[in-house]
Amino acid sequence: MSNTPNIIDGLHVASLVRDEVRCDVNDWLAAGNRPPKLQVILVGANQASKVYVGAKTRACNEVGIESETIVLPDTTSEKILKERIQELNNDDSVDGILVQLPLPSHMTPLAVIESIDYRKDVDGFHPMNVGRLTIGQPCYRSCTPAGIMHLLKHYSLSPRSKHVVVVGASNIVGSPAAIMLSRENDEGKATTTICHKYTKDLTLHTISADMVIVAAGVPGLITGQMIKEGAIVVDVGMNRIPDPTTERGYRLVGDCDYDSVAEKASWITPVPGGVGPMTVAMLMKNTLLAAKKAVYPD
Ligand code: BQF
Repeated sequence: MSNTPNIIDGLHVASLVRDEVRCDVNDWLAAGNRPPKLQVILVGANQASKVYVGAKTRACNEVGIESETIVLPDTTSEKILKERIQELNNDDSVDGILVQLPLPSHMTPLAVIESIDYRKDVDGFHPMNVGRLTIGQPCYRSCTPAGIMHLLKHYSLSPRSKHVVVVGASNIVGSPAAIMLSRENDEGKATTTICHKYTKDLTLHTISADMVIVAAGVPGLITGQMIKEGAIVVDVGMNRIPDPTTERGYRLVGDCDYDSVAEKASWITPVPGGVGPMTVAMLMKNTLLAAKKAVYPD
């Protein structure tokens, strides 16, 4: 009666990806090139954002990518931010530019993202990169869905001909994940359903899914009753729940009720230590590609 799913270990696979990037960076340096450089812009002092920027900086240090973070006050105007981005666009010593999200509410994130040179857009959020992803052309790919695809490949969990239900339609995760899974290539070929807050009967879709990718930002949204026996479940949720028993005063939970989903799934990602570390590792890959001008040659 009791089921024990296989664990999709993002902590382990992310360390393999960073090892690979570190070796590639060493080769790149040995060939006489300067180190890749990632420029991070952090606007305001969102506590979670600081943690994420810290994780990215540490990963850069580990793989030999130079990183620099510009911290701007949360009162910064969009115009000033765009001017700083323009300077970085024109700076040949900068390979990748990353504006940490979320931005303060007085800014329009799309306008800011569009001001980044798409050739330096290592987050893969620029419409040029999203458009090229959609038509199957070389591009920078959003790091979280790229990390999910890498995890599936690592564990030989092919989406081909599977019914994959993506829960959450954000521009950063759900939408690009659905595009990647649907395309006719070695990592795709899935039949993909995108569910979102307007979906009438979520369970109707998830219960028939061979694979469920959850990126809704709603803790406990997916329970075991909504999952088909043997399904693969990828939990992208990253929710901070107050927990006075921990040192930080909170703990991270995903969008799945882990224990009940684990009773049904054949494979499952933990939170933390699932997709999160992959996001950062794929950013390292994208930054190396930017330094090499591998996606957009001169
Ligand atoms: C882990 C992010 C929501 C909104 C903006 C490792 C990260 C997270 C978790 C991380 C995320 C989430 C990032 C773990 C970057 C992923 O061990 O489980 C790493 O640093 N992430 C971000 O930059 O912006 C976000 C989630």
